[in-house]
Amino acid sequence: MKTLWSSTLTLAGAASLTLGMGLNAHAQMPELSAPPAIDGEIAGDHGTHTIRMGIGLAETSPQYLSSQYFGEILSQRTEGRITVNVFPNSQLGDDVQMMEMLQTGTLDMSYPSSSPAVTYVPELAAFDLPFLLPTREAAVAVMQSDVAQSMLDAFDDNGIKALAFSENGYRQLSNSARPVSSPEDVAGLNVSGLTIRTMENPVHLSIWQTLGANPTPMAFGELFSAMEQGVVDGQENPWSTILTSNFHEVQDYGTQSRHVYTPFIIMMSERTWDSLAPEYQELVQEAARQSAEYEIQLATEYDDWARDQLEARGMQITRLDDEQIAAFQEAVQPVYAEWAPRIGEDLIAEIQAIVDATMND
Ligand code: KDG
Repeated sequence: MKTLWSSTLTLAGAASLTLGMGLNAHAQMPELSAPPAIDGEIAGDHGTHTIRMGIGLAETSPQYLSSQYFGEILSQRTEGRITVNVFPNSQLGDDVQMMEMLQTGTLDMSYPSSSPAVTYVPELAAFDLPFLLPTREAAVAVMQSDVAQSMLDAFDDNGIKALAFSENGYRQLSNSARPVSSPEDVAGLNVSGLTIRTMENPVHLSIWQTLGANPTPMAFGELFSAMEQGVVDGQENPWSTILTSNFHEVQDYGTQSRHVYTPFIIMMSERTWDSLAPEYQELVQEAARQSAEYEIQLATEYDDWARDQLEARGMQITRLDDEQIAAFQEAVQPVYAEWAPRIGEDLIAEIQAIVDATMND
């Protein structure tokens, strides 16, 4: 197998090298599909570029692994003229800060959740509505739809080139206070409501307020120590993030709530985009789509595996049954009443139609 991560051989990269051989080299990672083959060199010399990309998640995350693949596509297809250096673990800033850096041109690329990007493209808040996307298939269909493409296009006015949607994933609740199997457990009967860190997004705030928690928006990079120090009781993120960010070290309880499906968005500073020759712009766009597809595949492979790993490492996980999920759905109805008119009933109906089509297939 060709060395795919030769440019930046990291811990995760080293683990990835063994994947083609069917080995599970690192306890933080399941057996993952090898990245798709890369072919087709771009003829001619269109300049040399070093692209700095900042992400929030760790080196073992699908986000990091697929970003490395993105870099590898660009490097191989330009015969080394484009290099992508990926900086994980919020080293360069959080999602909000990094999007601002894209606007000013002080950072080339970032890969935030769609949720904090609602300040640029308010329609993205549709993705934050609870239980809107019941299956991954439906979520992917929506992310690949024209509706979603127009959300990406709407970044153009903000100095950001939004290249592709991929999967952050189904968010699950974790906390250090108590097992949660109902909205009442979130609110607490004779105890106070859980203090939950949320992303910087008003719909998420509304969800947790409605459930009787005390939500606190906070940057992802500050979350581990906030939980460790007891500043917040809990948080919500996909199982893969909970595992790869070691949240289980400070969170005893998990709830398979799947309350929101969050997309990621691969973004480039418009200044960087404008500095690329048209041949390279086309390549960057194509590589972003390919790496997004690979990311969704890795995230899918990670999801249940990560939950089982967390359980094996001592996290007590409550898997909600249909009735229990229905109780949460019922409890968050006021969020729809408040937000659907603001986000746009038509937009939500369009998304719902895409979801329904996948369910009827
Ligand atoms: O790189 C992405 C992360 O910064 C962030 O978006 C992860 O879902 C996330 C969160 O909860 O902040």
